[in-house]
Amino acid sequence: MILAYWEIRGIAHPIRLLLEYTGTPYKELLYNYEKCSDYDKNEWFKDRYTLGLDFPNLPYLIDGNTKITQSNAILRYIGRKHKMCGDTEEEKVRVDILESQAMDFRMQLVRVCHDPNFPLTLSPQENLRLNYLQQLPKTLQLFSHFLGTRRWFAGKKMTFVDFSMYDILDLNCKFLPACLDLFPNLQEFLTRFEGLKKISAYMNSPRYLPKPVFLKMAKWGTQ
Ligand SMILES: N[C@@H](CCC(=O)N[C@@H](CS)C(=O)NCC(=O)O)C(=O)O
Repeated sequence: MILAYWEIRGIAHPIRLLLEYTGTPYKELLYNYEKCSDYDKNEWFKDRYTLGLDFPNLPYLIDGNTKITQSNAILRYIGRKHKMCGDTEEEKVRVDILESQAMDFRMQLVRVCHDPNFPLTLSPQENLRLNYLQQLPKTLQLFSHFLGTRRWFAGKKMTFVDFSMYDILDLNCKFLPACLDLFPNLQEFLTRFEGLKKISAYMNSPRYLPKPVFLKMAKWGTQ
């Protein structure tokens, strides 16, 4: 399997974590944007239409004749191979909801971090970051309630959406360090995830790529 993405954390992070957790042999192809943001010279822009991808984008996964873009489709593909998409109807529904809900949550942070006015003035109307920070406890409350006393977000068994949830919750902790103080079950979820043998081994390996979170055009997460 080949997983290709920019040489950043970005939306490839949950995919890398899932590949590692499932012990899937894979090679990473890391395109460098920082060195060469010139459209004509960048390796990705050269590759883009030559790989036979239906909808050329990054990340992409190539597994033999199977070529996939869309990060959630990639996660689901790996998840399906390992029966990590939910077993009961209730678990499957929870996975489906969270697959999209986690992406919505991610995109809120992405928008804030790419806002040209970041870190911004004091007017809440103009201030996307302030709005984000004001909304964050409410958003986290919903995820905390959804998780409840479950071990993983779908239930007793881990599913691929736990990898997206780990990533976005961890990113928010980096963005606003005390944000989980009121939500011990979310904190415990992060600790439980990081305590998994395969995950902690990956986190201590040279392959681990926790930052930069975004490409250099972002206003936060580029270091
Ligand atoms: N919805 C897509 C978004 C993909 C996307 O926006 N990729 C960005 C990096 S995060 C990119 O630079 N794609 C390469 C391109 O547009 O050529 C996904 O979840 O995979």
